[in-house]
Amino acid sequence: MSALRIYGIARTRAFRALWVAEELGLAYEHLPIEIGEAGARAPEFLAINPNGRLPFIDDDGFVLFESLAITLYLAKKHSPGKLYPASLQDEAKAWQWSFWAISEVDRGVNIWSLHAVRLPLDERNAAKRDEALKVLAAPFRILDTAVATRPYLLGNDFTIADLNVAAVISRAIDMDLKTVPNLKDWLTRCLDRPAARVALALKHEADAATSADVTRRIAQINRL
Ligand SMILES: N[C@@H](CCC(=O)N[C@@H](CS)C(=O)NCC(=O)O)C(=O)O
Repeated sequence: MSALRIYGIARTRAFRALWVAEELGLAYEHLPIEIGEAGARAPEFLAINPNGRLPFIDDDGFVLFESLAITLYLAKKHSPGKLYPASLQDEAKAWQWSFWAISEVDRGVNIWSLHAVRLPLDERNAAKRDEALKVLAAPFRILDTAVATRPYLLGNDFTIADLNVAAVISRAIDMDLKTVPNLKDWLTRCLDRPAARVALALKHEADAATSADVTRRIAQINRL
């Protein structure tokens, strides 16, 4: 049995943890549990993560929730000075972009993806979709500018800052991104990485196996 366990079906934010584990070449066990009573909110999993949300990890007895705390922790543990930045300032920039992604764009991309792609056609709410695009416009311009003159957020190398932001907005790859071409190229570059492709394959497989009922539940539980 592997020392690292990643809990959460790849359709969820567990995708972020799976991507970093692949990027780092870690041996891990993936437990693709579902959201809700049959999964993360079942007593055995609430005992590990009382939030009842996904993802969470157990790294040889060390339990951690919050997807981007997980990616930062694993990158710092296994790739200091490479995937995880070496300098104090670059580390702070990685935190900056990670907190930015969670607070500025995470919810908007989720709402857009549900109401533009994932819910059954006749249940999509065009007003919610359009409002999400409005909310995303300003932060997407900021990201577009940040990667206009360098390949990655911190410079020439792909770091955990890129992984975190690209993972949070990965579903935006299906948007019309012509007004933010640098963002589009950067996101494509990040998602084309071999590790991202492995995690994306798991996510696409999970998406395809997700029933309309579960997608409705995702929208309901998360108020999206
Ligand atoms: N900020 C948390 C959000 C976790 C979260 O909301 N996860 C969703 C799945 S992507 C979930 O478990 N929703 C079901 C629920 O809240 O019961 C993180 O980034 O890990």
